[in-house]
Amino acid sequence: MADLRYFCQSIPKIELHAHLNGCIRSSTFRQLLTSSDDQIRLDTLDKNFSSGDTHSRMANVFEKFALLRSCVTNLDDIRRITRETLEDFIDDNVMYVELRTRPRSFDNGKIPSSNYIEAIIEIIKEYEEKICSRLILSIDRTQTLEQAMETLKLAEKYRTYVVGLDLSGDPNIKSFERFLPVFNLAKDRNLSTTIHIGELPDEECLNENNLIINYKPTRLGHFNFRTNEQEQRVIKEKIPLELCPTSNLLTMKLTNLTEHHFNLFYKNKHPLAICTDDSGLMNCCLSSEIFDLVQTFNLTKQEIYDFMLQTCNLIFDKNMIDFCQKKLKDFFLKQ
Ligand code: 6MZ
Repeated sequence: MADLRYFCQSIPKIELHAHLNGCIRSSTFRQLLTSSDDQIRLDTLDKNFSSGDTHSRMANVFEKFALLRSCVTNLDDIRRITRETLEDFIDDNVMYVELRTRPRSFDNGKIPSSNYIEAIIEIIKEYEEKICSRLILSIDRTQTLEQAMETLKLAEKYRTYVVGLDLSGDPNIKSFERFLPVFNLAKDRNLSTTIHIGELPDEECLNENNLIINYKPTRLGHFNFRTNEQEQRVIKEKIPLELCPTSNLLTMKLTNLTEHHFNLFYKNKHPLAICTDDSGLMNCCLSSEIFDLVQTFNLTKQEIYDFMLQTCNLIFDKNMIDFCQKKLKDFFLKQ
């Protein structure tokens, strides 16, 4: 097993579902919390996390995101978070990452959201030799249609680095239908899309799943809760899934991975990516996410390699597929 763990650590990996601010190191988060009230609030959130069902766990996670958002106040903070995130991925032998983030302005709009994106791109370029990074811009479920349109415009403006559009945020808010015009435009303009789907076990969420599947985004995130019919449609239409084991376990309140939906889709040879979601807040890294699944479902080195090769096809920046597959092949030949 130590050998397999080492294999998962050293194999070149790709990360397709990572929320930039959710990747913040916990030490950095603590440093950015300047008031003692905020420190206490974070401690209380940590302490209370494990009590309650999926809905209350999700509410806890989103309170933490609100706290995080309130203490990231300038471009230097975002440069630091990006730098540390890329360093952590490099340490974990990630060769290609698609970071997603919701553009934001600072200083009551004096520093516009275009500056936020430029600050991240500046760091991406700094690390280009060690890791290839691309951006996906997130639309938050609480935003207005106008704000979402602005995000689409930004995605087009920074197209060399921005490779897609995401819908994320508190899954209690069912707003996919509201954003459909933006996502349709994204499709018309050949911009890839990824939508968070089925994060909560309630009826409203299951109803929204149908709208999302009808839209047929380029990829789907999570898909924790679904009907049999929805599951079959996604399999039949081969819509790739981004699965985030630690995050899914935590929010779904599962005790171990045997019940995780990875197995079901894997057995169906469905296009899949294993991802971290919020590596800092969830305290995980990509190699351990992969190793935990490998151990639970008894995958061999050959199967891990084949799995990673198929994940390369799901990359939004199609120019990078050959590069990633070649690095994987070179690594595997040396084994
Ligand atoms: C839905 C999530 C998420 O954009 O500030 N985010 N949205 N489900 C999840 N899984 C539990 N994890 C993270 O990164 C942080 C933001 O990503 C979204 C939340 O809206 C969070 O505020 P950025 O870089």
